[in-house]
Amino acid sequence: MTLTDLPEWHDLENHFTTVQNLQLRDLFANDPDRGSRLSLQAGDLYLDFSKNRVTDETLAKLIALAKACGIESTRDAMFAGVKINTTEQRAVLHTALRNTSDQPVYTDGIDVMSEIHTELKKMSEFSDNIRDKKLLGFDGRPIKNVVNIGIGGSDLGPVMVTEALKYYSDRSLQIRFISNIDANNFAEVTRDLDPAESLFIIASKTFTTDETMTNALTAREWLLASGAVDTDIAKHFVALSTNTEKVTEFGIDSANMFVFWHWVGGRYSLTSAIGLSIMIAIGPEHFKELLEGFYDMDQHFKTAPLENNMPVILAMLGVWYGNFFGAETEAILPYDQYLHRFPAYFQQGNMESNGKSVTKSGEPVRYKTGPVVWGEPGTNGQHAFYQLLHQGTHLIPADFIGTIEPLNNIGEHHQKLTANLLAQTKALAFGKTALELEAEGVSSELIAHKTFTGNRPTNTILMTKLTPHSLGQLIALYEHKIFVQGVIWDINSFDQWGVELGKVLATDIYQKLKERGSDADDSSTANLLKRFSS
Ligand code: G6Q
Repeated sequence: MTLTDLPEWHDLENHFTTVQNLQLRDLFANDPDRGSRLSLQAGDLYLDFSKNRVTDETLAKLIALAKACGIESTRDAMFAGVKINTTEQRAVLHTALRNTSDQPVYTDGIDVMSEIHTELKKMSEFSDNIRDKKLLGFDGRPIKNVVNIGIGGSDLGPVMVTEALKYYSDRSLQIRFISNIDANNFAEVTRDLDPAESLFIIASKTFTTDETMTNALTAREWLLASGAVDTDIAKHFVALSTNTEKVTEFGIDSANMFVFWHWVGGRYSLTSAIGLSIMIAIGPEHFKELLEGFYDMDQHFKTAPLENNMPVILAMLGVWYGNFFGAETEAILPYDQYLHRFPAYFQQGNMESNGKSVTKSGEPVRYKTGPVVWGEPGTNGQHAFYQLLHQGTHLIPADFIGTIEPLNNIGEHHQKLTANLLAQTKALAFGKTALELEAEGVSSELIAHKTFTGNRPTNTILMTKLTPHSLGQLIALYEHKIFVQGVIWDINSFDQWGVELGKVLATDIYQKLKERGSDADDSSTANLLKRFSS
């Protein structure tokens, strides 16, 4: 039975017609405890979901839909190593990477935990060596620059986490990232680095990604141009991959390779060997705390009843707005500068996972699936795009993420930052009416312009403090939210066929550009090619 044929779906459709015009102002006025009632604590994270356009009945019906869609059984199948990524015939076991318990995790009858532990140990030793300045470059000086070359899932997670946990990082090391095939990226990242003090981490699950391989070859040339010889390569290059053959072919000794496995999806890989740059930056102990944070949220997701399950609640609220109110996008707005790449990270996490339009069995879906996800840190966004959030014509549900204790306690910055976070969610929810404006003496011709309709939904997620542990929980929270929505929409959240066509066409066009040819089977591409062929 398809999603929209389920009785629970029909029930929500009917319910929607009766509640769609309810006002948050009234919901709060009629229920003085709403703010604390519609909230949840899971580990270090506190979720206030009271400023959503829902009643208790709505929430119960959304949970009923989640149950009817088999969230619990599919979740258990994922944790148990069942091959739920059906188009690639793969298990989805990123949760095993952060299984800090002593419980085994099987897939294909094999316990994957011992190889995970072996790799984590190897990563720790390597990271300590760099952090202790024991890893030496070709002229005997210690390595102090670490450049991760990778793209997509082999870049965004390490970038996001090294930024988020910068406070905990070793400031004597430079950790940098090159992802784009655009030479500007390589040139700017390496321009002030001394090759003799630089290590390249080539991060690629497949070790065939054109951007990464092109940048890796350029890095090799850059090193050799500085006086290093071929035998020095081993001191300056390591690989993170599942593909030993390709790594060796590239010239990196398999001893300098950190492995992970086909059951780790790229965008879910930051706790695998792909996180090596993170571990070098923050140290193995903090990396372990990060894993423990992930694990705690995994356990919450696995064991909490659906009605008290944080990822499930966030996911079902997303379904409510996307499928019933017709919201097209969702904003992630962290009120913490260290989290400035968090929205970009989950833009990939969400849009690559749930940007699908056929069901698992290949039928076209008859409903909206994953939203456009975007965001920037507060308070910067307030002076940029919040105008549209407050008074525009789109309904944009938004997650506000904040911390109770600051990491850098300087003056009154944190109180002011927090005041802004709370003020924004209040303004979005309750707005400002014409009557209130009149009472304040606002001139009649400005009343319409100054009115805020309110009734714009937000979640507030608070961490006690931004630590490796709380960050791990926060990332896992969003990962599981995406998972739940994928199950509801009956799509495969773990493949990404949509990126293939562009890659194939680029290979073909690259040949044309090299040959200065301009023939193409469409007149726009042919015309554009001509501009490069003279
Ligand atoms: C993530 C995607 C994608 C992938 C990159 C890099 O889930 O699969 O973003 O991570 O295309 O791939 P490689 O790691 O194989 O170079």
